Amino acid sequence: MYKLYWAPGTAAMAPQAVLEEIGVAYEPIRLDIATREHEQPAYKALNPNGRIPTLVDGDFVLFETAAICQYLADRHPEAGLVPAEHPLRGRHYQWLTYMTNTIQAGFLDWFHPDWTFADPAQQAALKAAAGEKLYRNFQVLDDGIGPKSAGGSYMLGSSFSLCDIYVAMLTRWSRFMERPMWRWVNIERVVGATYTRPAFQRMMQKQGIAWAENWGK
Ligand SMILES: N[C@@H](CCC(=O)N[C@@H](CS)C(=O)NCC(=O)O)C(=O)O
Repeated sequence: MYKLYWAPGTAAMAPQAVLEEIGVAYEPIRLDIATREHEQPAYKALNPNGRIPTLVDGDFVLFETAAICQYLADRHPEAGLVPAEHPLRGRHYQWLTYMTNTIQAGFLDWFHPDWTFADPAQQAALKAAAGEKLYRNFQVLDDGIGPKSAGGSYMLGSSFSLCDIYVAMLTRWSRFMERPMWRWVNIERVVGATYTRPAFQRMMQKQGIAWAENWGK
């Protein structure tokens, strides 16, 4: 059985929603961020970065959120969470990579400028720059998704994929920003179709979290 190391509202949202979409049994193992459990040797033996989430599949241990999501989708192709054929599969790779190494990385700077700088003035400058860069990234994503007439309800068109789960997770994180991601209409459409799915709702219920209270505002 899979084991997923998680904490509420973190990047563990995406793999847990993927597991719920697949419908496979898994054991969620909660980490206590307040006591820095993810920085303890026992967890760092699994994930040397001390970051959340980590997936354990038998003897195989995997970290990095996007890799975990992709691995699960590959292990369960019947769930259809990744397009089977190119060029759509290539488009999936493009957006998943963009979301994890550009947007998610930007969020880490925005939420945690203290991970880069000790000086409060430098932290404020990094947070401001990260926020402006994120807005430009949201625009690129929104333009890439395009209007509904170009393809359907989801990021890759009419078929749901794990990219939709990923963008919904990022969008929930953006609720603290002055311009949350739903201000971009194509992102809002895709995320609205995703966070209401039963699997995403089950993930939130199991994590004890709610959707963004300021959604749509
Ligand atoms: N690139 C990593 C980043 C993971 C990451 O930074 N997770 C955050 C939670 S969203 C974390 O572990 N935070 C620990 C902390 O806040 O101390 C991934 O995608 O798995």
